[in-house]
Order: sequence, then structure tokens, then C-alpha cells
Amino acid sequence: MSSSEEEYAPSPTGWVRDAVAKIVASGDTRSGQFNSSQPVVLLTMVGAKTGQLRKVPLMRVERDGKYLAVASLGGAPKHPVWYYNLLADPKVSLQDGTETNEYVARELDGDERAEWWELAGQVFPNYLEYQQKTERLIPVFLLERVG
Ligand code: F42
Repeated sequence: MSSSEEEYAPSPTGWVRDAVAKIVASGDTRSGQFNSSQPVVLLTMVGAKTGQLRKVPLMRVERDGKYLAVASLGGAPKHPVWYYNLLADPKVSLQDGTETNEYVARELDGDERAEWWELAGQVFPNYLEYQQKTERLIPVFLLERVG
């Protein structure tokens, strides 16, 4: 669906916009690590209303080639906007390091969500604090490779 060179609509949030710009310029997600040490992946998706490409860095939570997209937004009361993009069009590309592949995102629930949430909390313990800050159940998508 998208390579890193394609036109995309930059995030209105300065630090996120800068992280994406660094990743796109270097071609490597390691240049956009969160707090300089927490690995991230870069999701490229289609905006549900505008149809524009959106690039969203997220924490790298991976197991057996599957990745999570955790819609935590720092424990804010509302879901991030990209959550609705993924529901509307679950086809995304995901860049990890210098490698980009196509994935389909599926929102998890029940035991499956609980199992993957445990991994998310191990990889990035702040997610557990974010969950305590908000009344919403933080959505978790599983990204499985296609093609
Ligand atoms: N956010 C997380 O939720 N989870 C993470 O694990 C996470 C990690 C992370 C690591 C590094 C980093 O730099 C950022 C990280 N973030 C993480 C922040 C993340 O990248 C997003 O910036 C954050 O989740 C907010 O996402 P958002 O989609 O709510 O962004 C807002 C500010 C935004 O960009 N809004 C756009 C705008 O112009 O206002 C619209 C974006 C959009 O997709 N619009 C749709 C469209 O059609 O284009 C409309 C969709 C609709 O239904 O309205």
C-alpha cells in the first residue's frame, strides 16, 4: 500500500511529527526510538475521512512475526484517531527497522486480548499505568502479515 517515500499527512503533534520525519529520512525506525531507547515501529494507514496516508509511530510489541498496535494515547480519555482508521481499513504497512511489510489489523477481545496485553505490559510497562489512568479499555490490535 505505501512506501516511506509516498506523500503523507504529517501529525499535528510536534514530537510525533519529528519522530516520523527522522524515520522517513533515515529509512530506519531505530532513528525514531521513544525516549531514545524504546524501539518503535511505523504504521502507515489510510485516513478514514480524508483518504490521506497517515504515518503513526507505535511501540514495538512483537511476537512470532506478529505485532501489536496499542491505542493507549498515554491513557487519554479518548481513543486516538488512528484507532478509527484501522477499524475502517485494517490494511496497513508496518516498518520495523529497515524492513516494511503489509499487515492486516484485527482488534482483539477476551482471552486473546488478555494474553497479548500481558506481552504489551512486559515490553512497555507504561501501558499498565496508562490503563489505570483511563476508564476506557485500551484497544489492542493484532497485526498479521499478508502477502
Ligand atoms: N500512541 C499510542 O496510542 N500508542 C503507542 O504505543 C504509541 C507509541 C509511540 C511511540 C513513538 C511516538 O513518536 C509516538 C507514539 N504514539 C503512540 C503516539 C502516536 O504516534 C499518535 O501520535 C497518537 O496515538 C495520537 O494519534 P491520533 O491519530 O489521535 O493523532 C492525532 C493527534 C492526529 O494526528 N490527528 C490528525 C489531525 O490532523 O488532527 C488526524 C489523523 C487522522 O487519521 N485523521 C483521519 C483522516 O481521515 O485522515 C480522520 C479519522 C476520523 O475518523 O476522524
